[in-house]
Amino acid sequence: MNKISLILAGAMLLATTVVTAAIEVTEGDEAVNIYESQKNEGVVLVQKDKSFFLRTESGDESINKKTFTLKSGQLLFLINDERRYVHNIYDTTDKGWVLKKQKPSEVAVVVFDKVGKHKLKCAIHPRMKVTVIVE
Ligand SMILES: [Cu+2]
Repeated sequence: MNKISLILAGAMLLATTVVTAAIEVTEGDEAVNIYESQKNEGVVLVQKDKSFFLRTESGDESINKKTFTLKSGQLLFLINDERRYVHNIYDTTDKGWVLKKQKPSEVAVVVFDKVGKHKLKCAIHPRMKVTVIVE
């Protein structure tokens, strides 16, 4: 592969995947495809009634989840299950955006590739908080 095709491949990758310090985010149709094929291997965090709910394998959603654990590299699916609220999830730990804007029914795939603690919050609804412990 020559230099130009490498740059092109890199630019195409950047178009769908935004890489910050230790968080990789995939949105749009690609995120939906990953969710549909790999939802059983990841953790599903649902945003509903301006709160976070962890969806278990049986499909139940536990109430107001404040803290949960994730393995480094494991897929975290963030789903906006609201009827009309848009959420803006950011990481208060490093002030980075996780998702700038997530409309109802949108799916995002987030991967934390380093061990650590991330306190996530919604910029629009300050009471929406959840702590992710990456092991
Ligand atoms: Cu919100």
